Amino acid sequence: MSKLQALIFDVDGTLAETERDGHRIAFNQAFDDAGLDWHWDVPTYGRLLAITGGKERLLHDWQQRDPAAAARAEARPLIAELHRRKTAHYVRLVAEGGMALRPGVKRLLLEARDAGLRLAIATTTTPDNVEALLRATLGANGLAMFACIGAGDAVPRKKPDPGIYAWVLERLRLDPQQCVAFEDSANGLRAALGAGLPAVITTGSYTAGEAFPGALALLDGLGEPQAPASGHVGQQAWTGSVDLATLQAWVSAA
Ligand code: XBP
Ligand code: MG
Repeated sequence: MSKLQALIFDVDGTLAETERDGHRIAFNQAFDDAGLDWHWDVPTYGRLLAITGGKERLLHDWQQRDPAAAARAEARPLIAELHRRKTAHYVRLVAEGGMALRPGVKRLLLEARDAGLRLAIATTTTPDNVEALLRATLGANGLAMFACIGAGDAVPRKKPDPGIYAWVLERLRLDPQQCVAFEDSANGLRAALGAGLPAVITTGSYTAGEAFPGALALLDGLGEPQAPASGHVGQQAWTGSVDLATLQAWVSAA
């Protein structure tokens, strides 16, 4: 088994719990700005997360509620404008310190960087959102920690399509067996596996009930030494904090 060369992270739900109290709030603010009586409550937004990509999610919801209106020529520009406003709200919310990294994320990023591994991002979200989150949580040099950031419309099809992972692997010039992907959702896992990557799943508030066939490990987080995560690696129960030695052992045994 190859020595690990890179860790590739999903963003929303994996680096931080951004969906319920971040993206959802920003979408609702954009609806208010536009004078629309649309509102995505917590369960509604949870259902809509099955559709990856904010613009795609907006169109899908509109099509469900009012197919005739969503089919009009004006629908696409309105969605683009709503999404532009939503991104501005989200970036501001994050810059104001509204989102924290999940436990263990910063520890693992720093350990991997210091060990000479490369770090990358493969996400469906808009690049501005990634930059805002990395800057707000890791400081001014946060972005520079990552060798490659694959985000949003860099590829024509969003997760569960594997395209964004293939895009990142191509730029890293690595084989999937030299990397581990980190995801929180079934759509994300399908994307990673589709690109041939082993994937560690850290479930979150919206994804804990999903099925994750083929995951290298299925955990409730990355954990910290003083606050371990728990879950399963294959059929085996596991508890601990995920570090590089753990990851290398998992991929070697897989
Ligand atoms: C999650 C997504 C994104 C966000 C919203 O991406 O599907 O659409 O919900 O961001 P991931 P945008 O888990 O791959 O990070 O509105 O910018 O799409
Ligand atoms: Mg995610």
